[in-house]
Formats: sequence, C-alpha cells, structure tokens
Amino acid sequence: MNDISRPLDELSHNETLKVDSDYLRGTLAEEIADPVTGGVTEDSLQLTKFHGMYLQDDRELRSERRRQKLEPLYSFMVRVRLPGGVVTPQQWLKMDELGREYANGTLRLTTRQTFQFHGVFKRNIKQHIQGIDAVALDTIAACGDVNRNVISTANPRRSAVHRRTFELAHEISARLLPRTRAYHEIFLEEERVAGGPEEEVEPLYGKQYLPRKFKIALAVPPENDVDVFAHDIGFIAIVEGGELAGYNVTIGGGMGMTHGEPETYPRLGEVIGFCTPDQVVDVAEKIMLVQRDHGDRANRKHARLKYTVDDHGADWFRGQVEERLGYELGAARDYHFDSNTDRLGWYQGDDGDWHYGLFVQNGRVADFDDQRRIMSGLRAIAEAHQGDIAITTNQNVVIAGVPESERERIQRIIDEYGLVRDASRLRAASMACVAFPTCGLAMAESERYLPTFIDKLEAIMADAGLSDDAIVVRMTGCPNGCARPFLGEIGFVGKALGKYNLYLGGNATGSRLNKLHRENIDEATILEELTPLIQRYAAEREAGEGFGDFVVRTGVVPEVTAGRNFHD
Ligand code: SRM
Ligand code: SF4
Repeated sequence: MNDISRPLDELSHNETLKVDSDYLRGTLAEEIADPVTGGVTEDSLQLTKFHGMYLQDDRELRSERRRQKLEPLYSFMVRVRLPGGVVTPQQWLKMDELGREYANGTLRLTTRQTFQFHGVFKRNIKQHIQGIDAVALDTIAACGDVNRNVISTANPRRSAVHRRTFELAHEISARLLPRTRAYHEIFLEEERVAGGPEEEVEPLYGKQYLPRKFKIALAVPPENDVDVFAHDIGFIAIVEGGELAGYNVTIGGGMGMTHGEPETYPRLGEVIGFCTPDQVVDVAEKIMLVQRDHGDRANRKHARLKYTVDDHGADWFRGQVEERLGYELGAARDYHFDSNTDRLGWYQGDDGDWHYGLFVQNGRVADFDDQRRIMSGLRAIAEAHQGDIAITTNQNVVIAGVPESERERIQRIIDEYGLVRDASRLRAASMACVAFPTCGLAMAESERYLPTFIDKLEAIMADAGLSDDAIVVRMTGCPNGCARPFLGEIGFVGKALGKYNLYLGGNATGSRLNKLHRENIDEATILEELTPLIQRYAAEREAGEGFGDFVVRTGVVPEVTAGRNFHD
C-alpha cells in the first residue's frame, strides 16, 4: 500500500493536520486576528508555511525576553512566489517600500531567486500581504508541502531560449499551484464562496497535499546557475542547430541532511530522459503526482523525492511517470555545463540590449554604510530603469534590458551608491544562507560571518598568487543545505557556534557533490587546513583545473561517485 492510502494514525502529525485543516484554513484567520500574542499555535504555524510565511523569533533576544517573562519576540518571515525571478521596476519599488514599512528595513534575495522579508509582525501581516498583492505578486506555496517557487536560469531577456525557459517556469508554477482560496480569504479578506465538489477544490493535491516540500529548476547550458541537480525535478535545455529542441529531465536531487543520521543525505538529481518544450509542464505534473502517491508520509526526514527514487529505483520511477503520461520519455541528449555562478558586469543579449549582473553579497539588500548603500542604490535604479530586474539563484540581481542610450545613467547610479564593492572573483562565487538571528534551525552563523571569512580567504589567495581566481565557496548554518553547500568546491556546514564541518571537492559546474574533510572545526583550524591546500593548488594545478577538481585528482578527498554523499 502506498502512503497516500494508509490510515492517518500511521502517518506523521502533519498529515492529519493537513487533512483536518479545511484546505489550509485551520484556525489561522482567528489566530491572526488575536492581539494577545504575537505568535500562532504550532499547528497554525505549519499552515502559514503553505501561504508563504514562517513564524520566527529573534534568537538573540530569547534569553532576555525569557528573563523579563515576555513571550519571544515573534515575527513572520514572508517569501514571495516569483517563478523565474523577474520583477518590473514598479514591483521592485513596492518590495522595497514593504521591506521598510513592515519588515526589518531590508530585503533578502534567496537562493531560489525571490524576495524574503524578515521581521513582519502579526499585526501587520495582512497589510503586508495586501501590499504584495497590489503589484500582482503573491506568497502562495512559497513554503509548505507543495511545489515551491520554480526557478529558472537568470534573465529571460538574454535569448529566445532563456525567454521560453522562463515562460515554462511560470507555466509549471501555475499548473502546480494549490487551488484552495484559503490565502485569499485569510490575508486578502475575500468572502468565502461555497465550494464545488471536493475533488475540484484541490484536483492535484487533494487534502493531504505532498509528503514534503517539492522543488523544480530549469537550466540553460552551458550555465548551471540554478544548480539543476539539487532539485526534486530539473529540466536542462537542449539546443540543437540554434533551436530549442527540448529538455533533459532529472529527478531526485536534494541537499538536506541531519548531522549524525546517515540515512539522510544530499543527493544529485539523475537524468531519466528527454521531453519537448510542450511536454514539460505535463512531465513536471506527473513526476509530482508519483511523489504525491509514493513519497513517505510517515517519516518527514525520508519524505523527499530523492528517497522515493532510492527506495524504488530511477527506472521504476520513470515507468510510473510514463504510465501517467501515456507516452515514453525520449532518450537523454548531450549537454555540457561550464559554470554554476552568475555572469556579472555588463553583457549584451541577443536583441542588442545590455544587461548588468550585479553582485549582492549573500542577497542582503540593505544600506550597510555610507559607501555601500545597496538598498537605496537599487531603489534609485528601479526609479530610473525601464526594463526588468531579474533575481538570480546565486542571490544576485540582473538589471536587464538596458538600451545603449541608458547605460551611462545606470552605471552612474551603480558607482554613486557603491553597488559594486570590489568583489573579488572568489567573493562573487560565494554564497551563505540566512542563519542567525532569524533562522530557527541555525547552529552557526552564516550570512553575517561569511563576508569576514572571505576577507581572510582572499588574503590567502593573494599570497598564493590567486587574486584573480574563483573558488565556489558555500556556507550554511546547519546541514539543511539552503545555500547548496554540498555542491561547493569548498563547503562549510554549521555544527555549533563558531564550528563548521569542512567539505571539499565539489566542482565549478554544480555537477559533483563534495566530501566531508574535517569535522567540527573553528576558524583558525579551517584556515590552517586551507592555506597549504591553496598554496599547493597554486603550484601544482593543471591548466584550467578548478580547486575542487584539484583536491579530488590529488586524493585530498575521494570523489563522490554514487551521486549521494553519505557524509562520512
Ligand atoms: Fe531552506 C528550511 C531559508 C533554500 C533546504 N530554509 C529553511 C528555513 C525556512 C528554516 C526553518 O524551517 O525554520 C530557513 C529560513 C531562514 C530565514 O530566517 O530566512 C530557510 N532556504 C532558505 C533560504 C532563504 C536561504 C537563502 O539564504 O537564500 C532559501 C529560500 C529559497 C526560496 O526562496 O524558496 C532556502 N532551502 C533552500 C535550499 C536551496 C534550493 O532550494 O535550491 C535547500 C536545499 C535544497 C533542498 O531542498 O534539498 C533548502 N531549508 C532546507 C531544508 C532541508 C530540506 C530537506 O528536505 O532536506 C529546511 C528544513 C526543513 O525543510 O525541514 C529548510
Ligand atoms: Fe537556516 Fe540551516 Fe537553512 Fe541556513 S541552512 S537558513 S541555518 S535552515
């Protein structure tokens, strides 16, 4: 029997919660209106996720609040659904305004190319969501056991293939969007309309939605900026004779694991076939439905599609998908990736317009000091710019579609506001997850620490004569893997405050997992470990060889060949 047909009392509590929630309503409306607490109950907290928000509290204030016998300082993190990551300047300006009015005065660009707001108090949550709605955006399904924000290679204005791929991200997102009106009733105050037959309320998800979160990414080689192998489903564009022939389909990627639990592990997605562009949305839907019916609903730590694939085998999974499609997937085609980082600075698209890839350190849009007024500068750009602003899955932005006549004006704003801090190639290839103070799961610092750590690594690189080189460095505050650290040439995964597990041996195309090298080490030990390796790399590397390839070739770490990293 598959889990969707098993009695609820054999499954995880979240399954009962979903079924009993009246399609994600629960008691949320009442709890949001209750002024006595800044929070909501544990069950409602689970439901808010499906509507794109998380209840958090400032972890640095916890003990002081406890001492004062106050409840934690609750607020919501709010995540926008933005398939493909593109906004108009007007939408950017609204996000900027909402960030200053209701959130903590900053915006956070995420590794799934969207906006996050932190620090939105419950009393403001409806106005905040209504503000997002006012510019035709929403937060539906940005979190929760549903298909999440569909990500696509950055900047659809680059070429016709990028444009079509971006459109497909939108089409997939629309097809897989939950149909319940709960969000509209609770946050936009729409009247509840008497529903039709049960099966029409959520035709794809039913009452139990998915076993766990579900993620889809679309890549256009040779760039793998989306880290296509890190997602439940991936589509890799195949261009033949200058035309988009279709997409290779991957299944079973995922990053998250738990320290000390080897039955959880990061896994690379694997290619199971090929489909044409007009088959993509159906293929995505059918893969999701196989996972809906066969994913583990008893153990949430084993509930992602990667485990369903490993439990049954990729051939079985493909067979299930083909049965539902009514046709077979084609044979996978050749493709080649050469990087998983962003294209930065000015470049030209196929139509002759210019685009500017702007590095935003760890995606934090804020005014840091007089020299680096990132939030004000991006606001000034949005006020002046007529094209799009595209968010990348490396937490950067692209000022997209700048006509030649406007280039100078945009460049002046970039310079005036210090938007481009002299980012070395090393820094530009680094990413950190949010972690402290907002993330409830963080074990170590990440976003707030990586910039100073990179200062130190830059010095080591300079000493080794590698100032102009890039190494893909990823850091997270815990092993959930939000900045995809297990794909880094160097990966840091938080273990405790000031302590990290050091991973080595990913590559610069996001197609190989790295390997645990040293466990639970502090900064001094990390630097002691990396300095001689970087010096050796400078002296002994082969032409064009990346750091990750070097440490694997020279046996510093063994190559992860199974597509899975059992982190030992
Ligand atoms: Fe994540 C949970 C932040 C991308 C794997 N992630 C969280 C939470 C919501 C913590 C929580 O559950 O209480 C974090 C909120 C922190 C905060 O204060 O903002 C959080 N994840 C993020 C973001 C903001 C990191 C960033 O610096 O950009 C990314 C938001 C993406 C978005 O816009 O939707 C983010 N998270 C990812 C990714 C990368 C990706 O999707 O490409 C992963 C690894 C891929 C994967 O899913 O395997 C990821 N996040 C997780 C997991 C582990 C999931 C698993 O099944 O293994 C958790 C914990 C969980 O779900 O139980 C988690
Ligand atoms: Fe939080 Fe861990 Fe994700 Fe970082 S990786 S944002 S610490 S859940």
